[in-house]
Amino acid sequence: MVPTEPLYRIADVDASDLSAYADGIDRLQNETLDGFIIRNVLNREQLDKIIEAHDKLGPETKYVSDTGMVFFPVPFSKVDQTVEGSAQELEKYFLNYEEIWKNFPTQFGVDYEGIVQGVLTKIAGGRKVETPIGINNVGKYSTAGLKHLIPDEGLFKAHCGNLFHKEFPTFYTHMNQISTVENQMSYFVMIEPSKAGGELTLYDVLWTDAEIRMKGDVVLKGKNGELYDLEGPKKVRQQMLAPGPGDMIVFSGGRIWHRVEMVRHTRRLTCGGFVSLSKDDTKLYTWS
Ligand SMILES: O=C(O)CCC(=O)C(=O)O
Ligand SMILES: [Fe+2]
Repeated sequence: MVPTEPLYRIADVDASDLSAYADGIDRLQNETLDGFIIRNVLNREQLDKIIEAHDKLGPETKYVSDTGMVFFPVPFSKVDQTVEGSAQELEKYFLNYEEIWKNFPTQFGVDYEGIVQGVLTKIAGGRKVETPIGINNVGKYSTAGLKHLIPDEGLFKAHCGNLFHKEFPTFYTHMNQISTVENQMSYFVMIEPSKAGGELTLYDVLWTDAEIRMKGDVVLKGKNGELYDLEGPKKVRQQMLAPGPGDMIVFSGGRIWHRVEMVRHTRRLTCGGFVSLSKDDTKLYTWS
């Protein structure tokens, strides 16, 4: 059998061994690399602490989507659709996000923000890694979100980060002022993989190929009307990534169409969000 070339360039490297990738974020941005799978960012004890605290969270602190996904905290995508431009409402969310991440190390027993930003600093080309201040300089963005996919229900339908810019205008208008959101990157740490399913699938379709997701969410439409059928017999090429517990994915989620496969048998729990450069290029932001 002729081995097939992997579709994308994904660096598979241990968290303690990132010295060869100091310019990793620049390489994602200039498209000489497509992603990282960084092994052992969190250890077993840290994962267990996060899981235990997660499972104690009250339902009022979460948001359940219609695709079998439970978010903590309530994500900005949801807030964007409900605040209706009220500055006061919006400020409440940013203050709450700030509070949640201030308390996270005690409540969850793990300084997730510090650890993840520490790892990202090693590939950030000398830039500082920070969580951005909220709209009207109030509070902060949520540095990440916990995403629990329910077995036999939960998935992320095909998307890419650039697709969200028009969908969530309140947040992206602000993020676009302080940051380069075009071709933003994604990151997450695998907290608890499911027994089956839940892989991250990267498609051989870029935002520059197709900007439209058709009804049903499995066909993308290109600029000249050409269709990319993600599930048809002549499927587009794809590459699946299946990180283990404690592994972190950082990838070009803004420009590469991707999805998370339906989770089977047991739940899947991840914690992550987006990564982008500040407008003046001196900082790297983590936000969700
Ligand atoms: O699995 C996750 O938590 C997020 C997957 C995803 O769509 C992303 O990281 O952009
Ligand atoms: Fe994504």
